[in-house]
Amino acid sequence: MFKRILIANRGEIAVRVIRACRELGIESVAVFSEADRAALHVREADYAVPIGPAPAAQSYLKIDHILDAAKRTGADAIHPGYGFFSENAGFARAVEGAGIVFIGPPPSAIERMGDKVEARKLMTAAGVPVVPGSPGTLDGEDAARAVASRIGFPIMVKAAAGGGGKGLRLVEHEQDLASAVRTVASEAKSSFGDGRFYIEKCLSRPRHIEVQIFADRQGNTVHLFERECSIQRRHQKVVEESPSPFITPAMRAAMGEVAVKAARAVNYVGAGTIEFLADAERNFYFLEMNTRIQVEHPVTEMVTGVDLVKLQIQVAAGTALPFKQQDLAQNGWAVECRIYAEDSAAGFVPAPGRIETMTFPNGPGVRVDAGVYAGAEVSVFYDPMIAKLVTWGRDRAEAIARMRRALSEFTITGELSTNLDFHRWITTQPRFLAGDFDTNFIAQEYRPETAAKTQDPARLAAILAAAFVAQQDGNHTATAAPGQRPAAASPWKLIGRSNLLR
Ligand code: MV4
Repeated sequence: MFKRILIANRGEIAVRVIRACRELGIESVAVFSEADRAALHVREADYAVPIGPAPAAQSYLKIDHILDAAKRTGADAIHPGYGFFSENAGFARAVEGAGIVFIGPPPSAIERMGDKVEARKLMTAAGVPVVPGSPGTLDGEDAARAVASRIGFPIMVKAAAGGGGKGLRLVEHEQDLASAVRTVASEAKSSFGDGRFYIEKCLSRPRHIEVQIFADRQGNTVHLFERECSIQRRHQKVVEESPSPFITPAMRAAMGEVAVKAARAVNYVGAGTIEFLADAERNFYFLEMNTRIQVEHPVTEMVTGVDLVKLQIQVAAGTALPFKQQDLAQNGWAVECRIYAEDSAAGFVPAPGRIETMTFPNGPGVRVDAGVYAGAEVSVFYDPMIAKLVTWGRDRAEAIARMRRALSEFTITGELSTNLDFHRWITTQPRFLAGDFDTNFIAQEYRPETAAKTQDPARLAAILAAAFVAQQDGNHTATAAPGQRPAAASPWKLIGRSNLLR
């Protein structure tokens, strides 16, 4: 087993890896930029090494700085977390070239799955369903037009080097194809240095459902079931859950089997995720593979009981998976809300700043993975996600009830704004509660003006008070109209956290 692991990351995922190290009796090394001198991951690690100025390009994205820190502290392995260098084959090779273990898949697997066209070809050959489209890269507008007219509009033009919402255009009519192709090609050329593109049939109102897989160096590959990730906006996930309320047991088994097949096709090792798009008829198609631990891994941990980050470390050290596929089962339900420092009502703009006070929810079925503490500064330099709130219940209704309860306990005050109210809105939406949503849910349903009203403490209190009075007098005459305070003196007073939130 490793003696000392360097974590090439920051925020909650760095803290998550440090926790796994501590449970395994492994020493942890944090790296930090000038903006992160007082960050939580620096406080929690056994050692901490400065690696440069605040901009990530000058610190967290400097291979030499990270390798120097590893050599100076004698780290024998590096965990990349998510983002930053987590899916960078060049970084993984440089780490291994320095005689240090990269806690992640073989660089070749990162590379092959990173090229979306190669991944599509590979998956097709392996018998994994992909969205109908061009078999490979297209060469110019004429080739695009030929494929598009064969599969029919609407279509998606996608960059070969893209992924996660980058280098993507929807084309509904033939006359818009040429300009979409030019835009994707030139954007992809300038962002990724690779202008190649391909075409897929556009699925309408798809669901984003992904399967967690895990493979060891001994050749065992298993899946740990699915996560439902359709509640997102602009390719930024907001709420995730496991299981998916949409899929059937037969679909779950089929997706799991296909995901294992996909991982085996690239000789995968470690934790990975196969992303699928599912249509209303419950057809599912391979979209891409994420060759890293994901933000939403805790919902899988909560329902399977497997500590995925500890397992990443053990597998990287050469340990075989301690279970077989048939040993794994889904127990209960888990929901995750990503807490961002943003102003959701003002177009979801990042709203970082110093945290003055903070109360974490706790109690039955609640897990908080946070990268911050009261008094910490949420920096403008990095991703505005500051914590993940995860709840578990025996079934979906209990997990959601606990989420609503936990959200009501969670307070953050200070210079920053948070999306806590936005989560309070989502978790009271009828379509969310019914499990009836797709990737368009937020765009379709969220209107900041109306949402604020439904969360107004006075209005919520009026509804609660009306229900209370109706129950007391038994004749149901004292109900208040929505938005109106009950006529009789309310037995409910607005005290405690309802006021503290303002
Ligand atoms: C699609 C699609 C519909 N049809 N491909 C967006 C992110 C990128 N990884 C793939 N994406 C999509 N690809 C076809 N053929 C719709 C999306 C999409 C989406 C996918 C997953 C989660 C959220 C999404 C939001 C908008 C569009």
